[in-house]
Amino acid sequence: MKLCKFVNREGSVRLGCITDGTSIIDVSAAGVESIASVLDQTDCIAYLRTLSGRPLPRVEASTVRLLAPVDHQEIWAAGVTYLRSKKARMEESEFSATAYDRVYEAERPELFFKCLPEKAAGPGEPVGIRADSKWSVPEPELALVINSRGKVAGYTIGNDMSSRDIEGENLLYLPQAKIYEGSCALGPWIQLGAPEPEARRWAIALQIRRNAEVAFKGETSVGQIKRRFDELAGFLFRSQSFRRGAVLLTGTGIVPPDGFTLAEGDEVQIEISGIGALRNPVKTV
Ligand code: DO4
Ligand code: MG
Repeated sequence: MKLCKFVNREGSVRLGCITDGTSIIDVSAAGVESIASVLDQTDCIAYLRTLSGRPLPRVEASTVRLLAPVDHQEIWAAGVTYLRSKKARMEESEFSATAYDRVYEAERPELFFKCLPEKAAGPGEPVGIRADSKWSVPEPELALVINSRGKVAGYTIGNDMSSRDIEGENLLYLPQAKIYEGSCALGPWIQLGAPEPEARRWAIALQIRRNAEVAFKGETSVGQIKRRFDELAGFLFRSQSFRRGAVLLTGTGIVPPDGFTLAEGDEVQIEISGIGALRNPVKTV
C-alpha cells in the first residue's frame, strides 16, 4: 500500500493511495486531511484499505503530478551509517577524518537537520547544485517515515544532495554543504508497512544521466546500514517531539568517484527495489 500526494487535473493538492500500481484513489475526498493523520493510525494499511473500498474518485497515476510525500514533517538525515560513506569522508578531509571514524563507531549516530517539508523537491522537480561548490553529488538514501509516536510507519526515497568540497574544507561548514535550494528530494510516494527485515533486503541503485548517456551508476543494499531503524528514530526523538512525525534519511552507501561532480542538466535517478524510482533534473542554484 502506497500513500502519495498529487495535484489533480483541477490543480488541487490531494492525498491518494495506490493499491494496484496504476491508479490513485483520492482519499482527500473521504476527508483525509494530512499525511500525519494517516501515519498516526494504529494500522494505517487497514485504514486506507477500508477507505479504498468506498466509491472515491480514481485517477491514472501517469496523468497526475506527484509531489514530495510530506506535509508538515521536518526532514532530518543520518550520516556515516555505511562503511563506504565513512571511508569516502575520511579520504575527503584529513582535517575531519577522526570525527567520521569516531561517529561510525559511537553509540550516538550523526543526525542533522536537512530540510523543511515545503522545500523538499518532489518527483521531476529540480535538485540543486550550489554555484559556489566545485564538487556536488547526490546521496541516494532510504528515508524512514516516522509517525508522532516515533514509530517507523513507512519508507520513501531520499536524495541528500551534498557539496563535498564545502563539507571537506571544514566540518563546521556541514549545514552549508547540506542545506540549500533543492538540496533534498523525496518521493515518489510512501511505501507503508514493510517490517525492517524486509526493507533491509531492498537494493538501492543510483544512475546519473548526462546528454542521454549514463555518466555514473552504482548500487548498494539497505542491509549494509550499520544501525537499526528504531535506533536511528529513537535518537531523533530523544528530548524532542514531532507532533506531525518526521522523515529521516538513513545515510548513503553509494559514493561516485572523486573526479565526478554533478552538472546542470544531469538527471539523477534513484531506485529502491521495495519502493519505486525517484527522478530529478539538476539545476545550479
Ligand atoms: O557528515 C557528513 C554527512 C554524511 C552523510 O550525509 C551520509 O553518510 O549520508
Ligand atoms: Mg547523506
